[in-house]
Amino acid sequence: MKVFASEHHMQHHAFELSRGRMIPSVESPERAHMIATQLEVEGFALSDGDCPDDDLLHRVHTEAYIEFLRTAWDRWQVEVGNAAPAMAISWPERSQPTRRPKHIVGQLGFHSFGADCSIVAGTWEAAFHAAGLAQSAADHVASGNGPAYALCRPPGHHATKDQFGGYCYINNSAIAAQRLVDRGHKCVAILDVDYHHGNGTQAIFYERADVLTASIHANPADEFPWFTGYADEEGAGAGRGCNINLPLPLGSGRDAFFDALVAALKEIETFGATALVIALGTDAFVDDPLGTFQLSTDDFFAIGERVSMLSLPVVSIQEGGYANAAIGANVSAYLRGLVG
Ligand code: Q9C
Ligand code: ZN
Repeated sequence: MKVFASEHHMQHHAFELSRGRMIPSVESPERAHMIATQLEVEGFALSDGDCPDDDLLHRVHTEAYIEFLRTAWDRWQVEVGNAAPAMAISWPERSQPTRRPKHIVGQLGFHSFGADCSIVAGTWEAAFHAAGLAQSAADHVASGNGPAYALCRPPGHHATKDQFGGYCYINNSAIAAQRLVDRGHKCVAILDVDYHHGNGTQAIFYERADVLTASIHANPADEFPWFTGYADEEGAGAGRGCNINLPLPLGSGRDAFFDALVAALKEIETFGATALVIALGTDAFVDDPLGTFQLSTDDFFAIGERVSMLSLPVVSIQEGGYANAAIGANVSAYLRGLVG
């Protein structure tokens, strides 16, 4: 198992609006630190990644959005003159066509879908290098060198082609899948086991037949990201039938989760995927502060084992997981289950 990680993530420590109050984000630098420390203790070697290619970033996201992310903090300083986190307060209404504004405050609303995350001084540096880890992990796997894991922070699966939200800015799992396609895989699957629906990944590939997206998550009627993640969202156009959602009730335990996992893996086999990206959130863990599912550390080992049964080249990308005391053990259990 090749592990890609970098220190650049430490520059990103954002704030979030939580229950009406601004708090330091639950998505903290400590998360990645705890994972890296645990993996090193267990003997995994950590490698830095390359910088992501511009054309790869632009195949997943719009050029305007990438340029916005790159410059938003500096523009916020100049145009708003504020050292506080850059965050939207207005979003486009949905009942009529809307346009992209010029002002940074308006663009923050145009390019986000929530106030659960913000842009701070190091956000671009962290997100850019996280995408680079995903690209490097995909390159490693595409070259036939065995499985790879990218310790991406910030996470990515909520980010759409031109909007950030849910702690996500650049969609690292989509970057990995697109890289596998660009390196010759005609059929790639993304299986998202994060507690939350991978809405951004779904949106990016919704009309594409070359990337199957599958997500196991809490029912969006009761949980973030609230507006998508239902079982009848099957993809559209050429991508019809290439999106699978397996929403589960709040409080679901291992039996429900593994029934969904087995069903998703079967669909991935039927699809004929030649490579697999696992969007590895560990927030389905029983003690996760943002989740309600009941998975144990051993269950993450079993997820890895189950995934390995497909005998596909696998790129694993870190997504959520907020039980900092257990996050290292949960990730390493999954990786050990995967390699057998
Ligand atoms: N104050 C991922 O797991 N809502 N994102 C949090 C708590 C947003 C989760 C509310 C949850 C986003 C990658
Ligand atoms: Zn999550």
